[in-house]
Amino acid sequence: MKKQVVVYKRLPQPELARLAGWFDLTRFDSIDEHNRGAFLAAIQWAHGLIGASVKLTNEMLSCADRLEAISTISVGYDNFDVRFLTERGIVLTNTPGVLTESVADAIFALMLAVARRVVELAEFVKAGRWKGSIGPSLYGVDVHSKTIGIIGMGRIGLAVARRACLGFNMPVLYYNRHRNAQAESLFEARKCGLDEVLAGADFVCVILPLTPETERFIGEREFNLMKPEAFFINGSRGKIVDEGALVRALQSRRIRGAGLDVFEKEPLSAESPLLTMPNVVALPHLGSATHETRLAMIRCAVENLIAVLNGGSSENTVNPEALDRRHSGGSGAKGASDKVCD
Ligand code: 8YV
Repeated sequence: MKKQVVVYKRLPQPELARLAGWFDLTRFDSIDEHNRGAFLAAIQWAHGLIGASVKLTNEMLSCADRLEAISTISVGYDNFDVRFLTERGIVLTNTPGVLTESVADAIFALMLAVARRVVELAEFVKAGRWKGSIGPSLYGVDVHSKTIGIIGMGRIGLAVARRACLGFNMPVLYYNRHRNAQAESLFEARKCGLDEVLAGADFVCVILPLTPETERFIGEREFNLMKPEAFFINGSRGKIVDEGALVRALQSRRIRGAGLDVFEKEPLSAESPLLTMPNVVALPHLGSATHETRLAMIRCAVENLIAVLNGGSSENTVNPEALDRRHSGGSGAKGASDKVCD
């Protein structure tokens, strides 16, 4: 009897076929108000889930008594309550590593775009307003040799530091809970306190996971510490920033500009004040969105799920203790009377 797997993101045929060779699939290309009921019903019978960009709440999963594994096609796992999953013996896997370089490229794209006014001046040309050699009113500022401040020196932060040091001759400051010896030895990165990074950097790049500790980690106090000629770059999660404080800092010219790939609420509303300012470049969460990388992420997630549902383990397991819970039979309150499951 094949295990039941719910696929909640459109996958290429070869990867679907790989999954179908092992499991019975219930497929959803995406989840919306029209199929949400069917999705919730399918979850209740699933042994495994694979997909992305859907917040799977504890309530949604409370009736999934057979659920053994969730394979998210993402490196971030803020769409899940990991403690809840672990208590129920549900293994969560993600796709770190495969997207590191693409996201680091996107962060540099944001830095270059906002500093050199690429979007604004491309529109200027497209509008037929280029009538001669551009003057100082249209100049941007240099990126090379400026100081970058990286908040979060994980895999992606290290890739950004490499680009900064080796590619753009930029001094690297970083704030991180732990020292990153590689960043320091390879890219001359200097570990600092948060305030020192904010005050010393010409480009402040936030590359943190979204957790209860990092929610609204950057707000008015932090923006007030930044140099007025500095740029704020966010390529991680929008909720790490107090977006209202960011708007105010930009509108008051407290900081020079912002390059943003993520937002408190996504998709970003067309009415957002962030879209009214020429010193803001806003992108649609495209960090890992290249053909090559998204396919690599999907393939990684597929193999993660196959490994775990076949009784093995994956190196990309977020909560390995969930396996212990399941094997010890101590997983959470399955069949708990307080559930309301039809
Ligand atoms: C995408 C991401 O949002 O991996 C992440 O955590 O934020 C991006 O890669 C995700 O992959 C969903 O498609």
